[in-house]
Amino acid sequence: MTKTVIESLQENDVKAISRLMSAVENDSQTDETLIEELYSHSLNSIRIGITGPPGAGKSTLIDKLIELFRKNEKTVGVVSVDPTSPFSGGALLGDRIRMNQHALDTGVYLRSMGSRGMTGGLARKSHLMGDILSCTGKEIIIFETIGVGQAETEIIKNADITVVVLVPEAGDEVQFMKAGPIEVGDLFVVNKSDRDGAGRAAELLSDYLKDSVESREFTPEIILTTASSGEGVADVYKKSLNLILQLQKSGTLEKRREKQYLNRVRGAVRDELVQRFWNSQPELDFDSEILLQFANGQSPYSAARYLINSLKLNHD
Ligand SMILES: Nc1nc2c(ncn2[C@@H]2O[C@H](COP(=O)(O)OP(=O)(O)OP(=O)(O)O)[C@@H](O)[C@H]2O)c(=O)[nH]1
Ligand SMILES: [Mg+2]
Repeated sequence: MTKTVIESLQENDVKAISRLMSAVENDSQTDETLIEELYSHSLNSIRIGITGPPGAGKSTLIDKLIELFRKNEKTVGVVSVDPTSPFSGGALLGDRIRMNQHALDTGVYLRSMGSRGMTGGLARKSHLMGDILSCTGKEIIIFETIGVGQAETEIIKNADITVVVLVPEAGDEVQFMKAGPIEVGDLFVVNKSDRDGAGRAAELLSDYLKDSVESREFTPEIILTTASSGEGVADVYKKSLNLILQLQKSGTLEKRREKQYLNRVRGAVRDELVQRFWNSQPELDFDSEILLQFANGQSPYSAARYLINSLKLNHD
């Protein structure tokens, strides 16, 4: 008897994993029953978001964290969302090289996904990648993103805890603001502390965190690391696990997961409506000449409303 896709995933069949991941990435995965089944097998993993500006050392840190997870016999999946923009090209290859030492370890699965040209679907796809890895039995799923933009924030919001990685040069408020979703950080890392200014950056960050965010459940800790040599990484490991335990005990994790669920529902409604909208108007696309006819005196909002009001959503 041939195995179902879910069975192959559960057996950690690497070919089945990468095939399904590619189908998800290329939008050729349309089997809703499979997606449904996948979800029900994806509820046992801990999801950790690791975010921070390009080049801060996220992948290097993750590589060292994987070592610690493996020493403690935990399996790990990583979904890296690479900007692959003209400004930071090569990240994908970089990640592969930096985490290469785990390539032959069947308890580790690494997947990079380019974010270029992908808007609405990016968060959904990353979540599905996480579900696939979870279905293969990975106990820890790490999402790596540069944390900028709506889709990336949506990915991070779906993690159980979020670690924000900064560098010593990020030592002022403006830099913190630029560093991505600081407000979702549960744990902060000042990496590259082999360089000058790490202690100072940590102090400034500590002040900034105390002053700027009142709605936090707790004051996040700040850890200095040199990911390239591994210094401080054990502390990141320990504190992340402690934090997860703490959140579990206090019931906060359960609440966060409810929020994650709602976020995914909200994202899915938006994505599907947008897709149905454009599918229902095959003669239109964003660059359409037809749309530009509205530009002749009508506001973009009234043009949008006109289009939406004339909409026939397909009910398939
Ligand atoms: N000096 C120093 N360099 C580091 C440290 N950690 C990482 N690096 C170097 O910084 C560069 C970027 O590291 P990555 O781990 O790729 O950073 P990243 O945040 O994953 O980068 P993107 O995924 O491209 O955003 C690499 O050349 C690393 O070797 C550190 O603690 N100290
Ligand atoms: Mg990276």
